[in-house]
Amino acid sequence: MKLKFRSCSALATVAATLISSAALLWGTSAAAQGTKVLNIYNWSDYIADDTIANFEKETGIKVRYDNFDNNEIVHAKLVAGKTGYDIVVPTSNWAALQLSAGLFTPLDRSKIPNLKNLDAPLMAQLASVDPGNQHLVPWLWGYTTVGINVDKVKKAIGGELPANVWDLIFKPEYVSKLRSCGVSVLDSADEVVPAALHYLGKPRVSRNAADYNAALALLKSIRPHVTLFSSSGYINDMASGSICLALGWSGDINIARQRAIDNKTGQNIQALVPSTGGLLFFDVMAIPADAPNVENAYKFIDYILRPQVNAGLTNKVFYPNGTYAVSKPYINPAVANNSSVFLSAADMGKMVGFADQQLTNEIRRNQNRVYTAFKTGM
Ligand code: SPD
Repeated sequence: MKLKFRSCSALATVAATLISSAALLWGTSAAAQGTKVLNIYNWSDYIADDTIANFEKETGIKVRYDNFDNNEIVHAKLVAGKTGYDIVVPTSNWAALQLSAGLFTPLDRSKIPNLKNLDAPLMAQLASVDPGNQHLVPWLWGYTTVGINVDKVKKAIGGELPANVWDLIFKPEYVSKLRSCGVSVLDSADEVVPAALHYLGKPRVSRNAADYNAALALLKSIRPHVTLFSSSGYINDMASGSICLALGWSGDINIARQRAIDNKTGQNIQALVPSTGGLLFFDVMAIPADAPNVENAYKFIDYILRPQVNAGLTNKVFYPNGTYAVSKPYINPAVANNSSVFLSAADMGKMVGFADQQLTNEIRRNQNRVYTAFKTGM
């Protein structure tokens, strides 16, 4: 009996050795032949259900797709290096910081023929942070704003919405009445602090230390009424009715609206377009300087820029893409006619961009100081 056990175990050891040698050999030859792997790091809730599966089927490339929900975490990984990612999707103002630190590889444009599909005005804007559009390719864009459960909010405040809908979050008179139905804010210094600065009439990326003290005073005044810090879970919480007010992103709030409809939760969710403007953002694909599978990254970027694939993103997550002129025919009418997704010229004119307000490490320190004090209530 003992002998039999021994020989089984020896057999298992031999089998394990053979398997691991085979894996090693396969790994070496895969590396030599060009790998069939692609590692992507993108925001959560930011892709269509079939985007990755169709790419894998078409190319035979296996995609590892990881999610994050704030710029701070991508930045920390990129600065540390050796992320293992072939494509990352930071917001353009953070990408500018990363570009100046040499963290991205310049694109070989001959390998991405669909770059021709990108909207020229958008690319001209992006050129202000990426001269010559050499590194960054738009994923999707949107704006930071206020999302509400229309019926619950009107009931709680006892009437119509204020003319400036940012008041719902930043005026204690309103937000105090909404605490009981749930108030969520994005869980990131670079989302909350610029929104507070904008509400105070200051530049969203202020260079003035006194502005940050004013933002902190404002945030402290609303802290007792904030019930949740969330940059992804708030979508389901809005859809299910467990929060009624969110400082969030335009597309996410529309995803919540759609989920409420699909799941028949009875919640009427709306992304509001502030009369004083929401905070525009552009999220962009970039290839880290030490990416292991650059050729596969080019294939994926080119695939994403196909009109139908790009429209598929917009249809699923309610953010406009960078190829509007060519992908418009594939955008569902319900999405194309949603005025909180595709803004009117008048609403677009009110939106607040980055202008030339570059993010710096000094500004990040100020944002973090204010945000930590806000979140911890210290
Ligand atoms: N669920 C995906 C949301 C993407 C938001 N990116 C916005 C960053 C703004 N600074």
